[in-house]
Amino acid sequence: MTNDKYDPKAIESKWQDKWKTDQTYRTNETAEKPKYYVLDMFPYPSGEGLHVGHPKGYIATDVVSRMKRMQGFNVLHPMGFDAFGLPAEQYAIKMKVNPVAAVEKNVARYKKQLEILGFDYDWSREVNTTDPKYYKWTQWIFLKLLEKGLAEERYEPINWCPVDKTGLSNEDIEDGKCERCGAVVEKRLMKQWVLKITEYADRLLADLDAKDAEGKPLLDWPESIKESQRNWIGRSEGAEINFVIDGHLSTPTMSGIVTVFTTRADTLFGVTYIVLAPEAKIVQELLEKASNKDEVQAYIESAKTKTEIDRTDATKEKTGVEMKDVRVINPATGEAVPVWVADYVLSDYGTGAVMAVPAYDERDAQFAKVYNLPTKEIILEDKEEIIKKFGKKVVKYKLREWVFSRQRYWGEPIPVLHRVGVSEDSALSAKMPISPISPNDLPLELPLVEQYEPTDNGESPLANISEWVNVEIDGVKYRRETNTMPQWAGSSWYYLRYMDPHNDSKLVDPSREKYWNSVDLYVGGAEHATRHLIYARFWHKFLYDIGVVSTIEPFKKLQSVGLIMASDGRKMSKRWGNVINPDEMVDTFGADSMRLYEMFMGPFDQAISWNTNGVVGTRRFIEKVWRLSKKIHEGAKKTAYESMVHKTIKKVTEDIELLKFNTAVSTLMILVNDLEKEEEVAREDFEILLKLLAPFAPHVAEELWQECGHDTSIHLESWPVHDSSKIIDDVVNIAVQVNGKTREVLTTMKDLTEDAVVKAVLELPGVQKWVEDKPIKRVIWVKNRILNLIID
Ligand code: ANZ
Repeated sequence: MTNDKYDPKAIESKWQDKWKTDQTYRTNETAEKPKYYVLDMFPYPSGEGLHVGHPKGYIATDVVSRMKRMQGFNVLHPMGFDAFGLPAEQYAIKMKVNPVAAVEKNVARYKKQLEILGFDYDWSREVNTTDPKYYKWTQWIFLKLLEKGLAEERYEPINWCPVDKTGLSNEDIEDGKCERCGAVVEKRLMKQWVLKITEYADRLLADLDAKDAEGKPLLDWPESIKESQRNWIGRSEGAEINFVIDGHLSTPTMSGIVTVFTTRADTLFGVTYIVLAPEAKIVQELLEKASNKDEVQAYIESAKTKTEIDRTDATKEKTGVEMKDVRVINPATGEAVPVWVADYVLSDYGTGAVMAVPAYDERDAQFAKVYNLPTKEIILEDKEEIIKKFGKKVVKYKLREWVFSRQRYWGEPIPVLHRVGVSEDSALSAKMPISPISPNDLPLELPLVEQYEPTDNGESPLANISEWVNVEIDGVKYRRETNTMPQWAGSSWYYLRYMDPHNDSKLVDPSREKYWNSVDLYVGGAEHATRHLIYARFWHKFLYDIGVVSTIEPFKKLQSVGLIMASDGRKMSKRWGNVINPDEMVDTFGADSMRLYEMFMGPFDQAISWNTNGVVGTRRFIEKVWRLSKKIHEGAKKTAYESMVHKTIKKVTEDIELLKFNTAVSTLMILVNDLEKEEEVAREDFEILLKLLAPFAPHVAEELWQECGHDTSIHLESWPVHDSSKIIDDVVNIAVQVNGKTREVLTTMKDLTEDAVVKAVLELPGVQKWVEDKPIKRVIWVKNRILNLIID
């Protein structure tokens, strides 16, 4: 017989060990079952370990994967570590250890923390982006991009973080600041690698709305994430219109024209001047003509010190300078209009030149006001007509090329060589052919070094290791590329490696790739909407083009996880001293109680504050289930609960499928509350309850399953299927009020008793918040409709 008391310590590690020994969750490719691939965004193993917020998504995928397995799917639910990048490097610098050692230690800690939560990961498929056997393939993808002309060295101003001492991509910047450290980003003219993601802009955009073979959306993603991607890609249809420079003929070195980009060609007749970005090439061409060359030059210099946020801040007064005695001709009116240089026009969008129409454009109007420039009201023309006559139709994107080199140590080495002595000039050498290393020589391993602090001179610390950097092949001297890849490289394709993690001759075997196809469910933080999720889609499409994958999109269904905030409502952080550690929760309440609480605490995609009392509640629920197991009676009649049990099966199954975990848990609680009232419980009903509970609380379900006399794992049992003919009535929505104010709506089975509903609603966090510990003075109950709790 089971112990009288539920004691998670006595059962949880026991089952974890048993599952490991029995390889209960080991996944093999098999044609006999349909496949289901469920994936978590893999963690970055920081030095601080996991706090209770991190596992929320992992618990959710664990619940889904366990149900799918029981439903007869061949489930792939893997886990790994994304361990290259700045945080690991900075941690290592701070702790004065090598990043290799730091990562090893942190990964071990994370694995331990994940293990005690009882996840069903197939650890035999673990990947780690810093493992040379893994990054061999990250480097291989880079070589392929290079071969196809999609990776290229450029000498251009890029975003530079003065604190992290490295170049950054646009995706690494938030409001003009380094997304990692918050430092204001500067522009630096540097030689750097870029990946031409813009060549995929149209496909990245179009496939957000692609349909599958059945006409359903190919991507079942939150609309908000699709919308952020659309905005990030920023497709803009407009026209380029040429303004001839007055009295200035074109020569072989000078174009003699200013080309502007506009989305409002219909306003061409209202143009009163032209504005150029300070960095626009055409400005240099026009400088010689300007009678105030020095003044213009001084303005260009001053613009250099400004950040992009300042330049584009709508609340700041606009600045600029006129190029005196320079005029351009409006092609529509033949009028000569003045030319200004102003930093509200950005050099890297459109053509870096704008036709100003103060009558219709707010920014132009503000500028015109400051400098007393004329405004011309006009009757708008037909856009198409204007474009036909004067313009050329063009499409522009906000998306920028992916700046792909980092001047840091802890990343994948970029596998190319530069011929020594060909050109020391950065601008020229960016145009020189480089020698990729042979794919047979991959991985190009990151050498172990003593010093891995950043240098600030635009070179990575690798540049100091002369034995590594200098290479001689057939008498020709080369220098290795010393920049490394950005943190996002390894995570742009890792989901493919789980399909075939140990293959040393292929990134993924085609048969396995076809078998696992795309990821069926991907769960992770919404903050990745425009970074990881755009990069991964880009690489996936590239891998599709070169025949490595057979699908056009990597992630079919995407779900974002709502953050768990600390009980003070702030983000959990060591800085605020408000971190709750999962190990402690497991130690005090058990993993099953914590898992149940995280699924029950609120709608999955919404942010919610942690409340340890909630774990007390789910622990009590498990204890009830434990006590129910003592009431099993072979002969007990189950007819009284037949309808209830079938309704529970239906609701729990549908809710897990729709990732509505909180309502699935409350449905289970209602069933348990009802069964609890009985003297005896039918074995059949109890076993169904255990199966429905198994995805959420795998240890206690396994223990009680064994107590029921089974010697095989409950997690390999088949999932209950409801019988509609046994369901007598439907669901109802009960408005739950506290002192007459509706605080929650409980969707539940029809005809529940007042008692059952009161019990259920008191568990709801949205009701608890209002009731707290106050006694309930009166209950107003309108069957199937309203429950009003009257408190002081
Ligand atoms: C004339 C005009 C009249 C404009 C009007 C707008 C309204 P989106 O939609 O973001 O693509 N523009 C073009 N290049 C620019 C640059 N490098 N920096 C700052 N502004 C730039 O915006 C396109 C519009 O933004 C263009 O259309 C141009 O102003 C401005 F009533 O041309 B428009």
